[in-house]
Amino acid sequence: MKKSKVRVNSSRRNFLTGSASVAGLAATAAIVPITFATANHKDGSKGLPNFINWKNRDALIIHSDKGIETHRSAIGESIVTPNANVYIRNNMPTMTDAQIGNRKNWKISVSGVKNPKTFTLAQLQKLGHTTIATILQCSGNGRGFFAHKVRGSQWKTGAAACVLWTGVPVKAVVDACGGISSGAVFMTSSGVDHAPTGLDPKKAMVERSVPKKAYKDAILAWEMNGDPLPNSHGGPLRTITPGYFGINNVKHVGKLAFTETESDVKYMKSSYRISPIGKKGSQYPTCWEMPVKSWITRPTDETGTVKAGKVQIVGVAMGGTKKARSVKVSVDGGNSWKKAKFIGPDLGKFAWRQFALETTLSAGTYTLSSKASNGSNTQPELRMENRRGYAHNGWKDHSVKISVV
Ligand SMILES: Nc1nc2c(c(=O)[nH]1)N[C@H]1C(S)=C(S)[C@@H](COP(=O)(O)O)O[C@H]1N2
Ligand SMILES: [Mo]
Repeated sequence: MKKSKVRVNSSRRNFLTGSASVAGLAATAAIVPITFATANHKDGSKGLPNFINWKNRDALIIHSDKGIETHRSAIGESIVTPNANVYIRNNMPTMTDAQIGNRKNWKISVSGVKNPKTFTLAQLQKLGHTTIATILQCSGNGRGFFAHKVRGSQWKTGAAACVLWTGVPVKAVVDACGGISSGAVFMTSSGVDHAPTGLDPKKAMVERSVPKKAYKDAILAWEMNGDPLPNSHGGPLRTITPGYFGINNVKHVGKLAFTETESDVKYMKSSYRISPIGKKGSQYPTCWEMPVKSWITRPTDETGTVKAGKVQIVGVAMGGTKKARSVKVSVDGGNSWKKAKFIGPDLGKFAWRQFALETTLSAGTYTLSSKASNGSNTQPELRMENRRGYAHNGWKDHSVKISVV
C-alpha cells in the first residue's frame, strides 16, 4: 500500500467555539504528519463487525467495533451518503432485534410538557410526518489530525455523512402534549441502549441536553435514506437535532424531556467537553452546534492517478446551523484562492452543499485546500487545540496533496 505524507504547520492561536469563548487555549507550534492511504482496507484486512455486516466494507475504515469511518472518497458522489457507507460511532453496543422487539411498539415517554405522555412508534407516526436532510458528524471528526496524543478513534474526514431522515417533527409531538412546560431550558433525549448492559445509567446512558430552541428543527426519525432506521444507526427511533454534533442525535431514544437543567450523566457532564489540553471539567463548553467546515473528496490519493489537463476538484461544504454561502479552493496550499461553484440540489441549511472547481493542472505536486463560509463565519486556517480533539474545522489540516502526471 502506497502512502504519501503531507506536512502542515500550525501556530499559536486562540479560538471561539459556537457562541462560547474558550479563552486561553492555544496551539503550540507543531509539525503534523498526515498520512493518506492509496488503497482501501488501510486498517488491515479486518472484516466488518457482525452488527453491520450489511455495510460496504470497501467504503469503510475500521478503527474498532465502535468506530467505523467512511473513506474520504466514499461519503457520496451525489449529495446523500448511502446507508452502507455511513460511519458508525457507538458508545454503547447497538441494540439487537430481540432487544428492540416489535418496532411499531417501541415506546418513548415525553415529559416536561403540559400533558406528559408515552407514545408507541405507531402512535408517533400518526402525529406528523416530515423529511429533512442533515449532516451527522461526530464531534471528534478530524481528531486524527491533532498532534498531541488524543484518546479515541483517529477520525480524519469520514465521521460524517449527509442523510435524509424521515420522522415526526418534535414540534408536533410537543403540540400533542399541550406544549412545553414553563421553565424548561433544555431538550433532553435519552437512549436506552445502556439498559441491556446492566451498567450504571449515570455512566452508561447516552442522554444529551441541547438548548430548548433546538426542538423547533428536531425530529424523531424512523427512516434513514428511505430505509427503516437500521439498528446500528439507532433504530427504530432516533432524535435528529439538525446542526448539532453527532452525539446530540441520540439513537434508540426512549425518553424525550424538556428540562430545567442539563442531564447529569457522564456523556453530558464530563465527556464531550471542549477543554484545553491537560484540563477537563463540566465548566468547558459541550459539543453542540457544529461550525462551518468543508473538505475536498476528489481528487485525493484514494481516487487514483491524476492526469495533467482539466481536473474537477470536488468536495462538500457545510454552514453549521446556517446555510453554507460560499467555498473557495486553493491548489497551492492556501496562497491563492478561487471561488468554487455549488453544484447539485440544495437540501436546506442543515445539509452540506457539494462544490466543484474546474481547473487545469500541469504535471507536478499540488496541495488542495477548501475554505467554506456561511456569511458570518469562515473556516479558520488552524484547528483549535483541545484535549479530546473535538470540533476540528481548520482548513489546513484538511488539505490533500496530489501528484499530477
Ligand atoms: N443511544 C446512543 N446514541 C448515540 C450514540 C450511542 O452510542 N448511543 N453515539 C453518539 C455519537 S458519539 C455519534 S457521533 C452518533 C453516531 O451516529 P451513527 O453511529 O448513526 O453514525 O450517534 C450518537 N448517538
Ligand atoms: Mo461522536
